[in-house]
Amino acid sequence: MAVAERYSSDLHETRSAALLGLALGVAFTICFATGLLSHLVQHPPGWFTWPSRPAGLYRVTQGLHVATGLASIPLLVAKLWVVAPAFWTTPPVRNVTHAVERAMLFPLVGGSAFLLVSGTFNTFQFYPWDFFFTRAHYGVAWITVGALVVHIAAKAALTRATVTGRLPDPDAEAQPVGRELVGRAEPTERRRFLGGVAAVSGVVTLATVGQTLRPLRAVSVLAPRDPAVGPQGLPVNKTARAARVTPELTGDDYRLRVTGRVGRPLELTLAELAALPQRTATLPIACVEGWSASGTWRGVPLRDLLELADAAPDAEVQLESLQTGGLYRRSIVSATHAADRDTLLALTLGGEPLHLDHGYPLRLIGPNRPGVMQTKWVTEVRVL
Ligand code: HEM
Ligand SMILES: Nc1nc2c(c(=O)[nH]1)N[C@H]1C(S)=C(S)[C@@H](COP(=O)(O)O)O[C@H]1N2
Ligand SMILES: [Mo]
Repeated sequence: MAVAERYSSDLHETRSAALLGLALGVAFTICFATGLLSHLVQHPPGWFTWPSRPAGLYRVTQGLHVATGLASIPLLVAKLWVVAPAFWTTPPVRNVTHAVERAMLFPLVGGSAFLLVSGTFNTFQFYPWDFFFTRAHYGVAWITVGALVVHIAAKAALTRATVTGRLPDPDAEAQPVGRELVGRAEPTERRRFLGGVAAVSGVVTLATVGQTLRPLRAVSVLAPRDPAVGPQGLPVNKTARAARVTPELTGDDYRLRVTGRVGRPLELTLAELAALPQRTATLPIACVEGWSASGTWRGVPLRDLLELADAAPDAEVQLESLQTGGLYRRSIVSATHAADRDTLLALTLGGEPLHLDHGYPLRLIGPNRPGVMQTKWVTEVRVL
């Protein structure tokens, strides 16, 4: 058979395909669950409340999302290589079920590749697209996972036979339905191959996970971010310059206004804010892009400010930044987060006034919030 000759390696076999499939199934399940969670936290429907504790939970779930996604890249490449002959199977379509199963391979392969590539580009802040990324990544995730469910259903019996050692020899008369690969690797050859794939995956992880696991930052040579590099020892995603926040806006004319559904609207200067009782909290910035870094922040608890303005104790608020454009110039603080005493309007980081790039004169920092919701250069607290 011409196809068989082109794919001469014994590793084009069912068992390797099934084992790589299991690994990818686990990895994609983790990615989908953590990605969906990130989406819910940022766009909460009525039935969803995200707690403010544990303070570092989002840091773990989103760190896991990106680390698992990156580790999946070598797995997907290996899987595609192993199953390559099956794409050319003859006849191309045997019956309706087979046609559906094969048609699903387009969204499965295309979607997986898109998620891994677009996700990776995003963590490197390489946007050939921009705002579109999140929406595309989100939509394609659903499509891919849908196709994955069909694929898993189609291959479940084969995978089970493989794992339990009941897979017949490829030359045997009776073959389980759906078996397309006729390779037959020796156990040592397979172990070496799969071991190699696992090692590459491990190296990818070690080379990037230091962006969120600080002790590993020295070996993480491919990480887009070093969590210790930046003004005041913390990375910056959006600089004041990029956000067009100028020193004039943050000078003597700066005011924090507390508006909306309040008994007593407030307008405070920086000195007045600094004269209020302050609180210190050590909290991470946990960027959606998978990097995270902890800092020691000091400022006015948001709930104290709300109390001062005579707002309802279960108020939800919207923060507005001095930044006039861009997606992250405002954020919502849910009632749960507003009530947490460590949700601060911070004036200092590491004992010094905030660097302009970290949001001087005032930024929000709260426990268990995605980085995009830790609004910098806050100028208005609007009670909803
Ligand atoms: C290399 C692999 C991957 C990387 C680096 C990656 C990276 C990211 C990043 C940075 C975000 C945050 C987007 C934002 O809020 O701005 C995200 C969100 C998300 N990811 Fe991934 N991802 C990868 C693979 C996957 C896979 C395989 C799935 C699904 C099976 C997935 C599903 C999602 C979902 C559902 C979201 C939420 C999108 C939203 O907030 O609307 N990702 N991912
Ligand atoms: N106003 C405003 N606040 C913002 C952003 C922004 O673009 N504009 N970026 C957010 C993102 S994506 C992150 S990860 C954190 C990073 O905070 P840092 O620059 O102090 O590390 O700020 C958040 N606050
Ligand atoms: Mo971020």
